[in-house]
Amino acid sequence: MGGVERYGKLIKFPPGGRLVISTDLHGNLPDFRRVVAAFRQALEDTDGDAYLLLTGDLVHGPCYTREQWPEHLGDFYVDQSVELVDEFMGLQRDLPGRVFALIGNHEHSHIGGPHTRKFHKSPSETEFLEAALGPKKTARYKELFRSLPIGALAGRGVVVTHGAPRVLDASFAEICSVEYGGHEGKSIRDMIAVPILGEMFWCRAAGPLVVRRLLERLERDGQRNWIVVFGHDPVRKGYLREGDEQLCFSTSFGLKNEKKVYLDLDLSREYRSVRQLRFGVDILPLYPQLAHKRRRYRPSSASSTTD
Ligand SMILES: [Mn+2]
Repeated sequence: MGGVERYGKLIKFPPGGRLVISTDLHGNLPDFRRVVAAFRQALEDTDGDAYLLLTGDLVHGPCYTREQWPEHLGDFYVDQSVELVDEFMGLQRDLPGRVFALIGNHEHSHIGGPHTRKFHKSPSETEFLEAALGPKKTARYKELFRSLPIGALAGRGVVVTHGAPRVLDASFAEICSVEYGGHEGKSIRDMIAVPILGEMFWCRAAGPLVVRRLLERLERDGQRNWIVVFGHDPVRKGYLREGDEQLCFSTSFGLKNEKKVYLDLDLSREYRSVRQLRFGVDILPLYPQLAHKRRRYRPSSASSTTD
């Protein structure tokens, strides 16, 4: 049973076992617990050979009451970022080498990225969370966030990122050694232009040529990289394929419960196109008892509630 290897800011899952992947939770504790239940089931099914990967933005949720809750944010929930991160760290301790998260732009806002003002304008949600945590726990969270990788290589040719990987030039080595600090003073607009960081967790779309070139630069040990999966930008119907290479999917934030999905990948399988990821097999409803409410596929663009 091969373990997960670490190359600086990139991690690599072995070509065996299963990998449960969830995107943007934004403090939604009930959704996090469902993802963990799916992961525990995968562990049971495989005699312990399963991994969990969250693709970032574990923290920062809306501050609206049920009455104020806007329609475009999907189903109502209460922001429980602190409980979620605490449970995540507990799970990492209990199952060493099995539980991972990538850094998202919201975690980055605590350790060198621009503060995010999606839910709280002034103070920002970055300050809001740190005030709720107090200095000691804030330091602990920052230590966790600094330890998070920015991307993952999984099994036989799957790449996982936070946002659309519009990485123009960076090499494998440059991505591995990227530093998170030093961008506090930047506007979001300036941040998007920063190589690697801006390109990996602020982008909502990437062209097929840029993505194919990045996948090639990230190849290791003779394994071709075929596809990349990511979140960041909520997709109303749960997932959206872009060409053969890209799958954007939404596990939690901005969606109705019946549309939320997570991935359960067979790491021994070579997925050569995102079309081989099928709903009900590799793309699974987070609330299967509500899945009958899903409408048939209707082409639609990603929603406007990006973060
Ligand atoms: Mn994000």
